Amino acid sequence: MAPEIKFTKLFINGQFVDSQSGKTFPVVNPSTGKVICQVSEGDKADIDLAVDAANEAFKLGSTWRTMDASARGRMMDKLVGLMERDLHYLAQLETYNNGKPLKDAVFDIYGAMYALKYYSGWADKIHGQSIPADGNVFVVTRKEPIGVAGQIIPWNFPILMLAWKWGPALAAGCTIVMKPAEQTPLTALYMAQLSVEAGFPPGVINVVNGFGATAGAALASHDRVQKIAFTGSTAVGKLIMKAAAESNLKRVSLELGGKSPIVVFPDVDLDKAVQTCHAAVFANMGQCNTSLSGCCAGTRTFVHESIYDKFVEKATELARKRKLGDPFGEVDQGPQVSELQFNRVMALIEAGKKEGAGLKTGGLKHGSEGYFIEPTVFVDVQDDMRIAKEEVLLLTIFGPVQQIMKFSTMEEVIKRANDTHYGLAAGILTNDINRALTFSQAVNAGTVWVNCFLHVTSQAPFGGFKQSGIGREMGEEGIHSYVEVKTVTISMAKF
Ligand code: TXE
Repeated sequence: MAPEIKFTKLFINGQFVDSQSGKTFPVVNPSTGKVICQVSEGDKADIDLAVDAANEAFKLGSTWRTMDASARGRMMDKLVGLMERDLHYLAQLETYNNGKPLKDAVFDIYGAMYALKYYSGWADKIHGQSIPADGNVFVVTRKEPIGVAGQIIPWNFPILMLAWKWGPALAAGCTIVMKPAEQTPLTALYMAQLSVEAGFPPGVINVVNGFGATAGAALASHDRVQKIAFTGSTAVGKLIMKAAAESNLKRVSLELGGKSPIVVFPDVDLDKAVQTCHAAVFANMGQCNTSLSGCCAGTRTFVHESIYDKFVEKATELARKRKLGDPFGEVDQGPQVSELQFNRVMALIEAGKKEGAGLKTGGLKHGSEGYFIEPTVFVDVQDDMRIAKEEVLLLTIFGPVQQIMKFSTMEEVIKRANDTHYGLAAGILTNDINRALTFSQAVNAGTVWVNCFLHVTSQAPFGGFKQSGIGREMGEEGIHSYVEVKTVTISMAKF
């Protein structure tokens, strides 16, 4: 069942190499708590080497810089083809390392392929304008690759986050130094090998495993990195921005935590609404950028008072039915990604119990090994409880915990939905178009879903208001943070 682990070193300048220090660290299977393998541990010295390689690959006249943009796109397509060839292996690797059910891992790999495919089409369509500027001049703008892009990603969607970052960077013609999350480096290392097979020149893509405070911080503060893209916690997002400002003022894009509301009005099909809210919270073990339980996860489920009791009953029933277990089996839910995340979620569940939220189901560890948490439903949650608005360390629950709150009016629910430092996503379930439009306009969120949730595609921008982030990934917007705009003004003869 366990896939063979083929790559464990750092990938720098087209080669797998040991770290300069020779250090390694363990990668753990969250289903058992046992070590899968040791991987090389990169730190500042290795980041320096990777950044050198990425700058060399980006140099004027290099193979990468002189390649036709369309050829870059075809190379990306080739990478997608190789992912399709190895889909089964990649999915197994993702499940083994991250703990997500195999069918979800397959879904993620497809998502990653679609993102890379989408951006491969952009490679030769990133162009400027010709501008009727004042004076006797001919003015054009060029959109040029920004240079070396540092990319730091989390563990909740390892390969998908990689594709969201590689896609626009490669399409724009940047070179990359990526630091995967220390918990989940394995699919990134395999993707590095596929990039060799696809023909990317050495140095265009580099992957340095390591920890945030060492390798991650070195990348964020590096003087020869021109842009840093980060997905992770709001607290670390702030550190990244500070490091960027204090080093070379590199460009920053951040996709951070959330505390997304989903609002249910009584004019909808109740069973469907319960199902949508359930998926919104529990998808990916509650570890979604968009879900109600963390970033975009729908952590705060607001249900209209007239259907509240019925909704709670059905939501509890659905959570109880959720099948937990070995993610390689036919299950809905695997373990949390790590012992640390497990402990964080359990601590917040305990806080919910203590503060008097009603525990309808779950709330306990599941099984004797690994980091499984029972699907948990809290009711009568008040807005000021820690589980509803955890802002200590700017962490959100990020686990399989649904919190169902009651509301009476649109005005009230908008106020409560917006009463958070975050603004990644929000949802409304209603058949009344006026309600949907009012909510969509009033809520402070980068994405608003009407009668659906967690519907994220390659074509549409994704990112947050307020402390949920800066900039947008995906869609055309996603390209903007990987290019600089150059204005070229040419004096013309009077004619
Ligand atoms: O995140 P970290 P953690 C949220 C979620 C979760 C919480 C903590 O609420 O409970 O964050 O998760 C790297 N300089 N999200 O502790 O620490 C780190 O190595 C540079 C939301 O895992 O932010 C990893 O690669 N880099 C979320 C990445 O940052 C640093 C996804 C994320 O880790 C660093 C994950 C530093 N000083 C967590 N410190 C989302 N938006 O999807 C750490 N890192």
